Amino acid sequence: MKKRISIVGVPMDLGQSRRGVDMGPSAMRYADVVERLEKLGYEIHDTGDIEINRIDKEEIQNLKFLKAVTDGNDRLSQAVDKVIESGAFPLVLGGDHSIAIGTLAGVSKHYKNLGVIWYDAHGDLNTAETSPSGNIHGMPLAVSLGIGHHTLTNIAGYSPKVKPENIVMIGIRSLDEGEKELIRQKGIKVYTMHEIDRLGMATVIEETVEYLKSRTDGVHLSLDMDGLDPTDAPGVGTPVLGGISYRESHLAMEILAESEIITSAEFVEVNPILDERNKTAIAAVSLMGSLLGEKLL
Ligand code: B3U
Ligand code: MN
Ligand code: MN
Repeated sequence: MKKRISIVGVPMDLGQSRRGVDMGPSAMRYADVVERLEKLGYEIHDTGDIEINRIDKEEIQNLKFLKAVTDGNDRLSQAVDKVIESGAFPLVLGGDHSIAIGTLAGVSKHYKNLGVIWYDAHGDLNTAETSPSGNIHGMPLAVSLGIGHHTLTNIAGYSPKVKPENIVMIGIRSLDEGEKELIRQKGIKVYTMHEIDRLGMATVIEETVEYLKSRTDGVHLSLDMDGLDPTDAPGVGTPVLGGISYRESHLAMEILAESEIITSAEFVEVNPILDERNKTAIAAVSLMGSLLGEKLL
């Protein structure tokens, strides 16, 4: 039987303040995500987009659009849960990074010890108390650790979704003070750009695989396109200079493919309004190809 992948689109842009990232799933579809993965021999089921209610504009305690973000993530978590139950690999297309809350809520209940690779310029470990922006896309990793507003941490009715020792963060170069404190306090494994430059991406990913293989029974890849350098991924809401290159990112995906540890993935923060000729969506789809087994020769 052919291996199956189910695509779930999440047109969410309420976790941050730059409009347009809701068009990310369309941009990645236009970049031929389905065709590209079919070529690798997969059976692809595009389940369409999760409904996002963008009418509600309320802000509660430095949590912008809390209700709309919660409702969207609730629906996403159910959709992802169903995909895993069906035996397919969930591939989630964002949308801003607040959707990791729902993805992880749907994924983690299927594992005893889910591992998470957080590929990002940012830590996404803020809470309403530490966030400089009130944007929920800067909070999903904290929420998944069970830290944050209860409506977010309790999505799918359980918390936490992930243990700190099962997380590896890669590409980090912009952390708020509260996030640094949380990383130290929880002892989370982090490869900042400093370690990537010193060790090289091959070593960083090989070490990541070794670390997660021994302690987890599944690994979710949460890939924020702003982890890449803005020259390679200009279509993101909060670009940070000095990021991971397109080439290093492909190498990372290829090594993850060889390792066979990845059991679910999401690609987020593609904003077509800020992009150059769909470059960021095309890069994201190309990385998905490598992650799912595409080879150069
Ligand atoms: N740490 C900042 C900025 C930010 C987080 N995630 C993104 N930007 N993409 C915040 O608002 O929490
Ligand atoms: Mn992020
Ligand atoms: Mn980011």
